[in-house]
Amino acid sequence: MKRALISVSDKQNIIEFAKGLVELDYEIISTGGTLSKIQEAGIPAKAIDEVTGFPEIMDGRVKTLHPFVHGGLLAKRSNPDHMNQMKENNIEPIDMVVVNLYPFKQTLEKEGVSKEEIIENIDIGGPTMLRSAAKNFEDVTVIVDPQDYDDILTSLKENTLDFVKRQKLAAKVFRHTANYDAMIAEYFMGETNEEFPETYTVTYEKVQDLRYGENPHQKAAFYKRPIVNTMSLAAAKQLHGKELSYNNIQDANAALEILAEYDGQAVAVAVKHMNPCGIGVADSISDAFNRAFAADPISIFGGIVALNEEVDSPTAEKLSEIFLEIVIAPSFSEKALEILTKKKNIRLLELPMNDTEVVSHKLTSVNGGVLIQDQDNGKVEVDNLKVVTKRQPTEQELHDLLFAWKAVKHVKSNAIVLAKDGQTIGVGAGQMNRVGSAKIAIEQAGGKTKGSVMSSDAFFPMPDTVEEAVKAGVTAIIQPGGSIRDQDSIDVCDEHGIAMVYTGMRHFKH
Ligand code: 93A
Repeated sequence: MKRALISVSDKQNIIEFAKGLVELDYEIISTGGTLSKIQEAGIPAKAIDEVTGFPEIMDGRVKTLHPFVHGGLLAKRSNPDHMNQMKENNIEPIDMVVVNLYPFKQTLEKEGVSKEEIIENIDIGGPTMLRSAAKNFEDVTVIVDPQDYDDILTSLKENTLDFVKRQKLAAKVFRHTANYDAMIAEYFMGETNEEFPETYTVTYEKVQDLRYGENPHQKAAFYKRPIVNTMSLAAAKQLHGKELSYNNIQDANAALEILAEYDGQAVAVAVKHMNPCGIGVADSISDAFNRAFAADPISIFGGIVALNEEVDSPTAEKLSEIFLEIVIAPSFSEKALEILTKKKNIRLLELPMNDTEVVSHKLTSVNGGVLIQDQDNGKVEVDNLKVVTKRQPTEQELHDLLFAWKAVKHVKSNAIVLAKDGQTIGVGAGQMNRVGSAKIAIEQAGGKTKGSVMSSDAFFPMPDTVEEAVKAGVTAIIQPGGSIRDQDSIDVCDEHGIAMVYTGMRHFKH
């Protein structure tokens, strides 16, 4: 008679499976809660302490950690020494392990959970059995996923649970226990993950396969962290439209990161190819969107719009006048939904957005490795600014300067943003020289540059960008400062009565 050891926290479908095993002549051994459940269903099963001759102790901390269990799992059936040692020590073979682990992640997510409860939900005996069985997959079948029960029963009946299948099941186990441990390690390291350990282990869970990657010939999938915050796309609820694409997810993420920059007012952000083409802040969400739209009514076509307040019907009317890939907002009024869902090709996403700080690391893959850094959560307030010109910025200019500074942080370097009255009016992104980005921003702003402010993500290596600003009628500039030729730029400003402030902080985004 074959023996199966069943010890599961997630008890879904376990009765049917146990029943199937008994019908196939398996003897079932089981732990406390699992045993009761199986026996209550009228299925014969033996308690683990009958097998070990040792009681479950320490509130279950020690229940299956016993040589009668691990000897029975690890003995190599083709090794005569192992078989002899089994006999000498009265160990009986165990042919199958069905285990899923204490719900560590679900416990972490519980509201008001204590540290003690979290620690109690670190499974030790479960992974140990899984790993013993998986190591000995030649002789033992190991099942960690309830989704596999049906398949296993079918294969057992058809006698097709061969070496290859068992090895696959074992691989699944090692992936599972590795993820489980990585999650625990992250918890112990603290949510901020602020250290850079010798080996870097993070876990990701698949959200979905994507139709393709950045281009149709690239395969892709979307993975999420086990626990996501409310600014993560993985937490978004799609209300309407086709499945998100790879590029959609990148762009929408960029839009959310920009939104998180501005708080305390209504904000609308339009993104194209991960750069903002329009940002607007105002007292109402429809005005905010009007500003984001007017910032660049051409580039927004086919773009992604993120808003930080409920989409009402006036905003929905406006949004529906243009072709957009995605609209993301914390909510949509009933009327707004009615208006927007008339458009077949738009994707509507609802996302709570009440937790804007992103604390996890930023990972960028390079050939054969990965670069890891903190998120750029650097913020600059009025008090951090240093005026370096003769002229001080006015109240209004200060307001616009900080607005433009937040925007330029999210533009691909070299980045220049022109802004006025809570609205970007020109965005120059990703040029290999700074003055090139400035020229693009000025040209895109059309005739609106008079009286605007300029932000630059990094210092001016020469005064040429400031000279362009002068020509365009810019009245105030914000930049990190720190070039050996800073004075040249200051001189140009002073000559033309422009106010310039330093942030002392750079925002490269490559
Ligand atoms: O506390 S444990 O780490 N010590 C053990 O010896 C042990 N053996 C099985 N946790 C242990 N388990 C886990 O108990 C299993 O991985 C499973 O998640 C759970 C099933 O317990 P019950 O059958 O009492 O519901």
